[in-house]
Amino acid sequence: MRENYDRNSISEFLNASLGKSSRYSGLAHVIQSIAQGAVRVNEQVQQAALADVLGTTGDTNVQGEIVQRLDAASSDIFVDELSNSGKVAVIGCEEIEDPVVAGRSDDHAYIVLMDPLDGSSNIDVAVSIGSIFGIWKRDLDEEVSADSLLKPGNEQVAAVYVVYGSSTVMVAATENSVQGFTLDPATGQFFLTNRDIVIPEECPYYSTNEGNFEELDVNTRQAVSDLRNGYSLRYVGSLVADFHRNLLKGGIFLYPADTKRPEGRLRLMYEANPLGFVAEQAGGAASTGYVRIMDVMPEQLHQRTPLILGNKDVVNKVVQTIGS
Ligand code: P6P
Repeated sequence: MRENYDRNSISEFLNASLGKSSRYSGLAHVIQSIAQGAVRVNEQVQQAALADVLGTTGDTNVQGEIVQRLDAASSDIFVDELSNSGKVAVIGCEEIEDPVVAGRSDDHAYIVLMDPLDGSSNIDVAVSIGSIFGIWKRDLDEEVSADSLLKPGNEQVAAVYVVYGSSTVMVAATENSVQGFTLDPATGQFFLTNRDIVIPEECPYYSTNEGNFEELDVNTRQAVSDLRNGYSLRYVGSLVADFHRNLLKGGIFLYPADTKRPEGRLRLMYEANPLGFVAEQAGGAASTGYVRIMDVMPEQLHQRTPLILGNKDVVNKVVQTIGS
């Protein structure tokens, strides 16, 4: 088979692009550890019922949501890999109420916030799910603490997401660079398949839960109605899968505030900020509907936010309508 992709494995690519950077020393290790965790999570996702990982643990997480067994398993796997990288000082996780301190030396120079398994409601029905990571540099003069995590998205140095779908792909964004990798199941390695991703100018798709329409305020209803005329609705119910399609094919995702969710549904620190970083590095945009997502000053680890994400022109148009 003609190899129509770069035989550059993710570790070779990361070492070539980040390995020599003093400013981002260790960042390649952090992203590589996420890739290693993704391979392990992917094995469980692909085995699903065969590996007895479906269903719930019977617990509820800090969000008050029923914990799927795969939520807990993926959280454990990524905490393990990130801690073992020796480069991460503290981890914030959707599934864990308090931050996990993984190291305090100067080598532990990064902070990672993650949603280890996004789209839990889709796990048991074999629909795409994913993992999302935001990466910040730690202030080495600052004592490692829970407050270390509360940095605005505009201070991120990288963001990564994984989609466990018809193939398993990992997208890693650093300053002015968005690269896509595909997992080769035969070798358990990610290879570079989407070099230098830029969100298309055309925007054929919009993604939103139309079932919430009656809960929207009048301006937001108008914004959604405008999208109905001219865009095709595609909504998986897994943020990371909806975003990945819109990033590669063009589109906009919106989960606005509504009467039932005045703060929004999605989480600022480990969903909106990382995907907002990826979107912006690819030429897109991310807004709360009023302000740039990455300018929001966080007040607590698990806070929620409205999210308008994707094609920059269409995001701006939606924001203008919401705020009109
Ligand atoms: P709704 C999945 O639970 C999630 O957090 C996102 O991945 C997804 O976009 C959203 O919630 C779906 O929410 O209310 O449409 O089911």
